[in-house]
Amino acid sequence: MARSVGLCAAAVLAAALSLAGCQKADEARTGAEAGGKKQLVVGFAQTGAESSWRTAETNSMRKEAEARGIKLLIAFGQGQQANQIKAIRSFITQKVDAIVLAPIVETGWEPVLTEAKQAGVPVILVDRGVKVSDNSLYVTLIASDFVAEGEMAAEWLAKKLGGKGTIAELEGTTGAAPAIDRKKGFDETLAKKYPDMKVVLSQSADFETGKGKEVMEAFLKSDKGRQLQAVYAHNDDMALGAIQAIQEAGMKPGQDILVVSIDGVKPAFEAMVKGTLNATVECNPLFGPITFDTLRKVLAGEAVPKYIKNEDQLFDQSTAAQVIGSREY
Ligand code: GYE
Repeated sequence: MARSVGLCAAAVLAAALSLAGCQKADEARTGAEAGGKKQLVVGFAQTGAESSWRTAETNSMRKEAEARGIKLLIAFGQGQQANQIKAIRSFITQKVDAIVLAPIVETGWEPVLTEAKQAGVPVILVDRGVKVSDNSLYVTLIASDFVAEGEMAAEWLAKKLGGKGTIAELEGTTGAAPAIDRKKGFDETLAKKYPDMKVVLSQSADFETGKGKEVMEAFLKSDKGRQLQAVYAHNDDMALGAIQAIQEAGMKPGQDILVVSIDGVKPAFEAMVKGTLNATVECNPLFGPITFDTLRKVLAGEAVPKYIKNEDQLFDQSTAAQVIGSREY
């Protein structure tokens, strides 16, 4: 017991795990032992809290775990892969029943996932994928098809611009699966089908509103930025930052410069109703139910598919007002 508390406290300092979370894990075990029934303990290594999408995902996981009586330990990586790796090691030490990982970036996971595998702790990846040489290092990936999301955004914009125009791209976190694949889907669609549509400026703004605004301000001051027809942002938060920058530069976002993004969060629907955002591709962050359903199967020894795909659809101003009331996040 003393040893586990010590390890727990060390992990807190190292991995920004909340002490409350660790104490709860120990209490859960003690309570479960006393009652003779083992409560499931799951460690969730979350990327951080960079966007409203991310907050919706965290809340969904929390809510669903609570409804099912599962003890969920959440470690926020604060945007750093090193923090997530430390959190996973701490979860292994605490002997959690399973780990859910939302990996900040795609690469660099082999060592820690091997440690989890050797300890017999199953790892479920949610929302972002990893690149590993051995796919048995994780049980399954539950995520959207980010390439397809980028393609949908490109197709919508091509239709709106009549296949011609200059575009600025706000990229997500460098090395993150959604940043890599949303870029790929968008850029390749233009290259293959719409050669007169060009991405003339492209930079990461880390999926954050403030950075989206800053990068867009810099774009608008550049020569190429003065002739933009559209902005494509890899998430809504960055698009909302870009919208502010366009307004502050004395232009009308949604009209003078079209704005298209991905996620489909409530503030994006509000912006579409106002007319400042033109379209968003939904990427559902409500991972709680599907994650814990899948985990139940995994722990019962049932086979699950290696990739469980979330279905996405595009929304634009034509339906925003109609559907905004039914949006869950
Ligand atoms: O689009 C973005 C976020 O990994 C799919 O991460 C997720 C992305 C989401 O911060 O808003």
